[in-house]
Amino acid sequence: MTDTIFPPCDPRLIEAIRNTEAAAVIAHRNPDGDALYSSLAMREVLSSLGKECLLLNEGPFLRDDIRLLEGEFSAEADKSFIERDPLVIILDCSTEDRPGTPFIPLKGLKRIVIDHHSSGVPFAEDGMSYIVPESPSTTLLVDTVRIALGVELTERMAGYLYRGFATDTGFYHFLTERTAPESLRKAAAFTEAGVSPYDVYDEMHDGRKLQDLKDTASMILAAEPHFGGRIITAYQSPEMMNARLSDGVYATLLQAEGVEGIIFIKDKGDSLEIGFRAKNRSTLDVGAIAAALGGGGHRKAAGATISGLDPGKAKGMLLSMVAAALGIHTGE
Ligand SMILES: [Mn+2]
Repeated sequence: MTDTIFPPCDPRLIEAIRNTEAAAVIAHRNPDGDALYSSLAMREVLSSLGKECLLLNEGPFLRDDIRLLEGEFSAEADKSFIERDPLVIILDCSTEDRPGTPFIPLKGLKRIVIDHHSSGVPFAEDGMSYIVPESPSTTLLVDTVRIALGVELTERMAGYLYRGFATDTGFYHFLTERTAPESLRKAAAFTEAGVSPYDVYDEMHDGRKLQDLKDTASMILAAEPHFGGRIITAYQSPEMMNARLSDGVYATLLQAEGVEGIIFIKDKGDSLEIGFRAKNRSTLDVGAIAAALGGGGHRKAAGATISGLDPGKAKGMLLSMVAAALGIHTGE
């Protein structure tokens, strides 16, 4: 470990940004706050260097906290833009398939990757990645790139950088002794540039639909404890499609006595989206379990998509994987 969680990024990556006239910025499909706000922050950085920037995202923009951002993003780059040979800047993606469909026609172009996931396969040329698993959000890495480029922090940029940081850390909850000091120093700079943490928190939490709160409650009511309550499973039916509901389910179930991890099965009808969360005090590394399923994420928060299994069978398989990771003998 180095003594900073934000090591300098490769000068070749900085040069690639400096030398391009246009850039296509793209984050992962099924985006969250960090994906979209790191994209928006990168656009601000590029604009202040006089570069043209196209924001791409596959969507969907379902979650309440990101719905209003949809208008800033395009689903695809048009031919004339691609012909200008833009630099492709990929954010918050641990594997090449994460950006989804907007990336397909851009695969032949020069690319850089900026990401903070712990698993994944590097998919940029040597020197063109800035991958820092210790960073609590991709926006904080965009901030490090901003500083390397000598771009001044504006209030608008700070607002985007702060929002990605706040959402990916559950408003500071997931910071550790190791990650907190430097991250909060960056956050302090964002507030000095004019961001109000109080207003951002309210903007992102108010205005929930009563039905969504009731659906969240019904999933909590149906949650099941396993292995003496060390693991809790929850299930979201295809009728409850608002992806934002998972935040409330995790936050509540992770408060249960003795719980170490949550397995959340979201039934999309034709496939199952699996979410994992683990307590910081548990040895459980859900990033490794998700990676074994072809997904990815972090040690304490990760996800994967599986198909060809009904929810009951999937639950059995996931529980045995978690039991093996925790050294629990299930008697099978
Ligand atoms: Mn992220």
